[in-house]
Amino acid sequence: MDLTELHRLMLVARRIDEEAIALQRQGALPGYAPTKGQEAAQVGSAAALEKTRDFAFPNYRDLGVAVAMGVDLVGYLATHLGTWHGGLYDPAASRLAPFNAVVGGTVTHAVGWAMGAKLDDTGGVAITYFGDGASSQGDVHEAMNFAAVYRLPVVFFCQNNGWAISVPTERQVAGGSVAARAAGYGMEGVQVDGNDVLAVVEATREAVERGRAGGGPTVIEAMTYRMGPHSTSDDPGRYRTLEEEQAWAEKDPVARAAAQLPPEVVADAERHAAEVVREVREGVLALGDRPGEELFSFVYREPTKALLDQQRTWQESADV
Ligand SMILES: Cc1ncc(C[n+]2csc(CCOP(=O)(O)OP(=O)(O)O)c2C)c(N)n1
Ligand SMILES: [Mg+2]
Repeated sequence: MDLTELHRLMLVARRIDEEAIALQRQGALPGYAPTKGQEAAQVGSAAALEKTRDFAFPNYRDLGVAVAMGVDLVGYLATHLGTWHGGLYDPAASRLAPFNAVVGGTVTHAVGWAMGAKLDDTGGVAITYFGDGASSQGDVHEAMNFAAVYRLPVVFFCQNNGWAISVPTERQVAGGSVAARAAGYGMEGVQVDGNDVLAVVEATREAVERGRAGGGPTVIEAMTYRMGPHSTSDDPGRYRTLEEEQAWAEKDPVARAAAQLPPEVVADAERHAAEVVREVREGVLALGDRPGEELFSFVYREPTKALLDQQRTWQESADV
């Protein structure tokens, strides 16, 4: 994938992100976690995957991953709409797990998947997306240790965006960096400029190839910045300075890629993104409510007695 294509995908992510915030402000989406500033990290890393064999495990802020994986964006945003648990798209076919709102939750899932891929010898590699804050969760340490001991094909892709809500990275990470921790587990660890899309593609490709060749897991720490609020209910002005925000605005990854492309290529990408936004907006607004029974349908393959009891109680008490 060349810079023109990568920029095109990043721009779609940027414009859909803006649209999702607008939809939240208009009351259509109950809440949303803006991704602005992290497009290069997300698009660049997902672009390095093989869409037939690999599998991505995103968190709540990874719209750019969904865009680069080619997932139906109306289906993806259905999860933010809160009417459908895992989004109205097929995770198995799309190679993109439903996004996870549990901090660090993507990491254990990816390691479990990678263990399966190794046992089945599929040649597939898992990539797990998590934040600087998530990197201090106990589950993440256990998952990294397990993956390193079993030399699993997994890429631990940490987007260090400077903040875990209002807590700065230095209060989550001692010892310099998330990447530096990799040595203690016995795996490769690299830090990359997360706002340089080509550098991210390169670092991820190398890590994916290592995993595929049996070389075990890699930690990639993509240094980036959350340019917007943590979520649509957050006000970053309460915990960080305008100077800091302005300094990072200069490093905007989408503008940086655009500056290396001819103006007509950028204009064409803008037209394309505007068209995608129009379609996605219409699609999201046309999504109706889901049947209430779906709360129970997808919990287990065979429902447990406790679940059936709950369903009965719900049916008796709800006006359904
Ligand atoms: C297990 C768990 N604990 C706490 C939360 C509340 N929470 C949501 S996001 C967040 C901060 C995560 O920061 P980071 O991992 O850096 O990711 P970022 O939001 O910056 O992308 C917290 C504490 C949660 N969702 N899950
Ligand atoms: Mg963070």
